[in-house]
Amino acid sequence: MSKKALITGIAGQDGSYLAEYLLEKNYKVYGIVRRNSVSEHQSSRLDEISGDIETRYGDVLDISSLDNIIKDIEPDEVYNLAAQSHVRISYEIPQFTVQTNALGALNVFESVRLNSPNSKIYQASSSEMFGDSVDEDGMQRETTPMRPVSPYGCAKLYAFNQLRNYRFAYKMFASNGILFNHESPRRASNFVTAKVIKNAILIHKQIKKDKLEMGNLDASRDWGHSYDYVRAMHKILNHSKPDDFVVATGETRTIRDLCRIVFSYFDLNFEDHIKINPKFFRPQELPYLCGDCSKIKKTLNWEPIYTFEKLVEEMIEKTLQYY
Ligand code: G4F
Repeated sequence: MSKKALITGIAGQDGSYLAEYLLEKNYKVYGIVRRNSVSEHQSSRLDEISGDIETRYGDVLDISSLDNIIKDIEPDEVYNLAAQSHVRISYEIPQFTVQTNALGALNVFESVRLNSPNSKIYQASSSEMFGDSVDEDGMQRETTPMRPVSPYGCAKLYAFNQLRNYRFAYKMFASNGILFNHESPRRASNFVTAKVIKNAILIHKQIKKDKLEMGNLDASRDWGHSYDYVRAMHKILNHSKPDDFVVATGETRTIRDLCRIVFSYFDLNFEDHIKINPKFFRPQELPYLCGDCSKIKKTLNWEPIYTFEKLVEEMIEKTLQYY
């Protein structure tokens, strides 16, 4: 009999890749989508698989919807990917971010405990939880102290610790993936990779005449591909025991490097086309991320397939199809 997976946040970048991946593995895939008053564009990332998955209306902030869905499905695996996922926006709407990313996660864990305690839970934890903390060798790993520097990071750290509490207090199979930045052609254009790529294309095609306004170019990020990271999520929940794993590539690049690489694809010098606007800075910046993924490589035999260059090339090529 096929396994049943329930994904909160199924309409997002990771949710859509995960749904496709689990369908390939012969899972019955269920997803929770929020009911908006207008249905257009709510689930465009799911268009190609909409006939193969079952979506239910609900929200991680609406406990009765979670209880009804989880009681009815009794999933083998629950992936909690629902979140307000933009770090700068978390400064503008801190309470909503904390409600969704911290209390919303708690609602999912508690609903599983009460309605389907044998379901395994995956929590989408984030490298943003490390904040300004880096080990002496310049990397972050499972043992690195966590000192978040944003409302988003604080909320994710709450959910990370709360999930561990469910693991130890109730002996539930509850695991965290500590995912570093991960991108894809499905990334929304208010995140830096997709923003730079979209605007470099517009400038190259002379559709955009003014300069691209950016924030802090000195920050450094460890970028992987969402497809590789959803493979890691599945491995984490299919390990022999619940645990926490860093998922990263071990390579870091500055936003300036990213701009140089993307603009040079079009034979453009990024410095001619970018200007700094303080509007895109955060009140406190997380300056540097570089993840040590040796634990998941060794324990679960996970390796990223995509290189950074292949990721950027795929994002550029897919985005070009829209213009
Ligand atoms: O692409 P970003 O907005 O991603 P950020 O803040 O690192 O968060 C992402 O990764 C986290 C994992 O570490 C996830 F948990 C989170 O959900 C999200 O997926 O910004 C990346 C960097 C930042 O340092 C930012 O200050 O790019 C810098 N940046 C510079 N100019 C900009 C811009 N970021 C954005 N979004 N827009 C700019 O114009």
